[in-house]
Amino acid sequence: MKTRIILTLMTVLFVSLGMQAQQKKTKKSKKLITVEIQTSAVCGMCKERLEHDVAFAKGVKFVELNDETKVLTVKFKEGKNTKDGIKKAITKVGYDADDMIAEQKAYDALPACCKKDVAPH
Ligand SMILES: [Cu+2]
Repeated sequence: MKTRIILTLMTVLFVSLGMQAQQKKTKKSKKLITVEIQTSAVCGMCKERLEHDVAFAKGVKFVELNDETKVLTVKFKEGKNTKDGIKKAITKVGYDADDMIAEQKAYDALPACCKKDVAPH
């Protein structure tokens, strides 16, 4: 009888320990990394385009372009992407990302008002 109680208690203990470990694991994999990247965005259309397109990059959960500074804030899941990966995604939309230069083909496809060498209006 005593053995049974001890066994039951041990089972409960192990199950709850296992659940705790699992919860920790889920929490860890949900960790978001925040990066801020200077872009060559010009206008509101750039903002929409960047926020929309970069949102599809791997692991990305949040994208917001600062209207004043044109700095793009991106939050992505740890392990799913890297800052360089996000920068690359930005250059593929046609914009510079920090020291990375916009992909020429994507840049050429931008409307004239969204090109970095055109004065803001
Ligand atoms: Cu624009």
